[in-house]
Amino acid sequence: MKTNEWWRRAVVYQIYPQSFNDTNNDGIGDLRGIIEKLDYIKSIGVNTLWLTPFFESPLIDNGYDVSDYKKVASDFGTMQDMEALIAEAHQRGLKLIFDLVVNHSSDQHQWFRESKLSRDNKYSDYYIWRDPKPDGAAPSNLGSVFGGSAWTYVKARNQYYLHLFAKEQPDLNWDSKALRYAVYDVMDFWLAKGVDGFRMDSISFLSKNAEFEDVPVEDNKKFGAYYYGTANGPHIHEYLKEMHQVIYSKYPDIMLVGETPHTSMNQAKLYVEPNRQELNMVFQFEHMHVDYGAYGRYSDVTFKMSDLRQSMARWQKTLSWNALYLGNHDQPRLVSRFGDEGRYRVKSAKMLAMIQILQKGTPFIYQGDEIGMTNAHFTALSQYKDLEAHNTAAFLQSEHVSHKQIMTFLARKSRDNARTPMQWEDTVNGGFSSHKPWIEVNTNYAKINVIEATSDENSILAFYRQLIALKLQSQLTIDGDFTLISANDSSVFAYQRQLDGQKLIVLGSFSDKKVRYSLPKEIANANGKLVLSNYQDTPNDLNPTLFLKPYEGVVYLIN
Ligand code: ISL
Ligand code: CA
Repeated sequence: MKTNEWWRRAVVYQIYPQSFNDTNNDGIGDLRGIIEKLDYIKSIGVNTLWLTPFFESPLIDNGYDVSDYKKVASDFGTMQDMEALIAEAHQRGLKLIFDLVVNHSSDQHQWFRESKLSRDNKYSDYYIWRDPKPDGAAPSNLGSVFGGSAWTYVKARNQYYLHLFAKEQPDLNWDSKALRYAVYDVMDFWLAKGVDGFRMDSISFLSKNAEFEDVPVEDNKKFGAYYYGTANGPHIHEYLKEMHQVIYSKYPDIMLVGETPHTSMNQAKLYVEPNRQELNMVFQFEHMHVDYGAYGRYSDVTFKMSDLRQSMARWQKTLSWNALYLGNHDQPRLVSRFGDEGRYRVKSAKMLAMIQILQKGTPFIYQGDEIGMTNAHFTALSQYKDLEAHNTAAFLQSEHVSHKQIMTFLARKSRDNARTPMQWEDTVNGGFSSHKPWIEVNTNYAKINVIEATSDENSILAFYRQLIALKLQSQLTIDGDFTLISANDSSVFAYQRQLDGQKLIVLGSFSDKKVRYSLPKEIANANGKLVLSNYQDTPNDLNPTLFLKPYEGVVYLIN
């Protein structure tokens, strides 16, 4: 059955519930808190929400360790709250997608509690168990994403189980048909409640090579790199097609976006090309690797704009549809990473949003980016809550990296940078909660908050509203072809969108100085009119040579 493909017109706002809005003042954001802010969210102009996990969980990895897929964690509220949230969102014309974390569950899930008891119970093969090596060692040298071995021993079975993430997140065994259908049942449970789709966590890891031989060690780590033999494994597309068939036969109109770490562009095509009937789009990671260093992600490397541009343009050219993102709950704040969080915070946040949102694909806006929230600037290890931050610090220390250097790496790249509470107003804890929040509020909340942004007609928020309206206004910005205008300029990211006779010209300067930029002839002589700029005095007519001010972003329409 052909769907109406509403996801091509979706602009998604990502909510990280524990850091969004706390209504019962226990320091943890909750579902009621989201309901309270739906009118605000709607006012940004987005039309879809993505909620990261709120399911029952021991919260070892902030909810990405689910112990019951059909229950709401009591920290976040009740099933009634969730039903109210779905109804209230729909009433405002907002669609809703949930995180589906089914590469692994929590070790507290009933499936795992049974699975670890013996080799011959109903859940025995719901997880990935392997015998020790003859000397009792782990089956292979595979490491986990968060550090350490990817294998943990369980005496009752005299076997190791696989966990690509924390040891409290055992990997589910997708080679078991019973497990796969148990997952489809979870999807059905939420879709029947009216949910409009899923963001499928770590989906590129679902199918593994069964042999688990030793793999290469990379990034100066001690264990084998977690993506060898685990990413894009032998049956991944077979399983996703099966899932698609089962689910779409009942719910033909949903949106599925997969998170695909360690997936090349050609592999990504296999997930999203429409005739393959798997997913609508994927979150790929190539452009998130532009500032990796000797230890991988945790580094103090500054990205080169040309790398970011080259990567994004490649994917624009090759995939028919992309999920567009520059930040989320796993990444530092985009203005701190790709812009200038100091003097040009407002200008650069607007320019980055423009470059991101006007590309071809579905834009994802992470909570707080619409007001230009910045990195956390934590200075003590104890301020970090993410297990990855602590494991990384311990690992780097064992490598004799200095404490100062470790703190610099974390300050630049920790996931907690994006997880500080949403800054609503200039009151205690930024209006997030009157109780001490589970993670510290950024000290800049007096200056950067929603009330402040709402009262300023030149705010980043006001700009997002204009930008999203522009994105949704015409066929050109949805379906127009993407072409890079120049691939050589060192500070200007310039592209065009084209449909029928129309062209949209998008230019963003990544420089804090004034730059001169000359357009190629075929555009230079066209009659372009300004439709959006982050400066007041940008010329209304498109000139063959532009003098762009620091972090200036401009959009011209050629009819
Ligand atoms: O952020 C990363 C590591 O630094 C990524 O590799 C991340 O682990 C990967 O993108 C998978 O992320 C998702 O699954 C994780 C969870 O911790 C992340 O929050 C989630 O987005 C395990 O469920
Ligand atoms: Ca709460």
